Amino acid sequence: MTKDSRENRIPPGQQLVAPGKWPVIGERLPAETNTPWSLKIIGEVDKSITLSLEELRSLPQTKRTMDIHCVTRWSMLDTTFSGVLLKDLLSETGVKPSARFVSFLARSKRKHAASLALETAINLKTLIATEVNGEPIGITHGGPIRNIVESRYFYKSVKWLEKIELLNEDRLGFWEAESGYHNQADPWAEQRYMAPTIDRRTALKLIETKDFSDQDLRSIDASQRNLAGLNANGASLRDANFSGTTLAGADFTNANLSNAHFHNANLCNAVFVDADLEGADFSGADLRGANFTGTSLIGASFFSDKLGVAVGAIFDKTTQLPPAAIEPLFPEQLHYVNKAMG
Ligand SMILES: Nc1nc2c(c(=O)[nH]1)N[C@H]1C(S)=C(S)[C@@H](COP(=O)(O)O)O[C@H]1N2
Ligand SMILES: [Mo]
Repeated sequence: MTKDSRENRIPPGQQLVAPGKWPVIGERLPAETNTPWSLKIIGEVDKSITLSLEELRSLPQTKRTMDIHCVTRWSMLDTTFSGVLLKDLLSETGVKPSARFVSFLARSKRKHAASLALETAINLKTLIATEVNGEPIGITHGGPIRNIVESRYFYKSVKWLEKIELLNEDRLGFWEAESGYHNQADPWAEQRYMAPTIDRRTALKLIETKDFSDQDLRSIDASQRNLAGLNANGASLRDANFSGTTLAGADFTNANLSNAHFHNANLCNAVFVDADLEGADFSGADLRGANFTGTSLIGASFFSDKLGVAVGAIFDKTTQLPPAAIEPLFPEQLHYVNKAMG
C-alpha cells in the first residue's frame, strides 16, 4: 500500500498506532469468566434464543477485513475479524416490524452497552466476532464474543458481548449516556461528541470563579482566557476547549481531559497527576514545570503540522513526563517529545 492510499483511509483528526500496538481502551476485563459464555438475542424478535459459544461458532462464518478508528484519535488499518453477521443471526430469531434499534450489551461490571439503528447495523455488516486475525479474540480485547461495527468509532463495538436486544425506541449506550459521545459516531464526519452539556452563560460564570472541581463540564469553551491557578481537580472535561488559555499552576489532578484542546495554552507548572488525557491536543502548549505523572496519553499529541506550520509543545527539564506515560504515544509524537525533552 502506498503512503497516499494509506492517508486516504485515515479520517480527520486520527493517527495510526505503531505497527502491532493495539491499545486496550475502557474496561480491561469482563465482570466474570466462571460461567460459560453464551449469547442471548431478545426483545423485538419473533423468537428469543440463547446460543452457546460452540453454537455461535457452528453458524456460517463471515470474514471481514477493516480499519478501526477510536474516538481517542488512534486508528489501526487492516484488521481481520471473523464471526457471524448480525443479519444472519437475526434470520434465526426473526425480527418484529416494531424493531428499530439494536442494543449490544456486555457482561461487565457497569453493564456496558452501545446501540445503533437496526438498519444501520445491518447495512454496516455488523459482525458478531469470535476471531481476530485468525485467532480467538483475547480477553482484554473483548473475547470470546464481541460485536464489530465498521465505519463507526470503535466505541460501537462492545467487548464481552452477551446480549443483543432489539428495541422499538433507542436506548443510549454507556459512553453515549455518561460521556456525551456522539450517538452516530461516524469518524469521517468527526462525530465524536454531542452538543455541549452546559450553556454559554453558565460556562462564563464558572470561568469567573476559577473553580471547576468535580464538575461535569464536557465540551466547555474556555478558550483564550486567563485561568491561572484554576482548580479543576476531578472535573469531567472531555472535549473541553482551552486553546490559547493561560492555565499556569492549574490543578487537573484526576480530571478527565479526553480529547481536550490545549493548543497554545500556557500550562507552566500545571498538575495533571492521574488525569485521563487520551486524544488531548498539547500542540504549541508551554509545558515547563507541568506534571504528567500517572496520566493516560493514548492518542494525545504534542506536535502538529496541520496547516503546514509545525507547532510543537515546549518542554524543559522541569517538565515531569515519565516514560510510562509517553510509551503509548503515536510514533511521530513520541519522536517529537523525546527530541524536545533532549
Ligand atoms: N464492554 C466494553 N466494551 C467497550 C468499551 C468498554 O469500556 N467496555 N469501550 C469501547 C471503546 S471506547 C473502544 S475504543 C473499544 C476499545 O477496544 P479495545 O480495548 O479492544 O481496543 O471498545 C469499546 N467497547
Ligand atoms: Mo474509544
